[in-house]
Amino acid sequence: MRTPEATDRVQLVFSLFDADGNGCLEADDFDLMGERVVAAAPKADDAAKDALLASLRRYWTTLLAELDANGDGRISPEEFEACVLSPERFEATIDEFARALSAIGDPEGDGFVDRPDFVALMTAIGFRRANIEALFEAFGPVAGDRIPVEVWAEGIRDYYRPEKAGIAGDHLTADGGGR
Ligand SMILES: [Ca+2]
Ligand SMILES: [Ca+2]
Repeated sequence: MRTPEATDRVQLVFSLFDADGNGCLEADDFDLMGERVVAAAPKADDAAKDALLASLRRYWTTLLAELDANGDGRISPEEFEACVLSPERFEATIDEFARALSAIGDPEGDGFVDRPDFVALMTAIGFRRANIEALFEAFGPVAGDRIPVEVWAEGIRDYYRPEKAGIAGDHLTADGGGR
């Protein structure tokens, strides 16, 4: 089953991951996205940054292997939408990305992501401020205005689950969601 919300979420991710804005996903987009995200996490250590970059490279190679239907080495919006039809092929890749992104938001390693670190990373990816703040609130920040790393990681996994609707991640697509 695939919800309209899941389609909206996937379309938003495509528009943001097309970091150079040329209408297709290519390896360069993921390099550019990696640079942006790492630059937004100046307190993170090299291991966390390397893990994030590796997860983005895997994201790209998985897309290329699974979705490049016409074999041109790029992923079109139509090709990308097919990812919600076979989520099991992306589960491990998304899990690695979810763990790497949430971890880079916790440079102190205390198990929590502070709101400013969350906002900086999500802004670097390209989400809008109002959507980012709404998502953070939906994650239920605890004392000190922070959220558990694992709550964010699970929120990322949920975001890609085609059967999901009414989840925290749907705050990202409200009113178009992108830049
Ligand atoms: Ca592109
Ligand atoms: Ca293609």
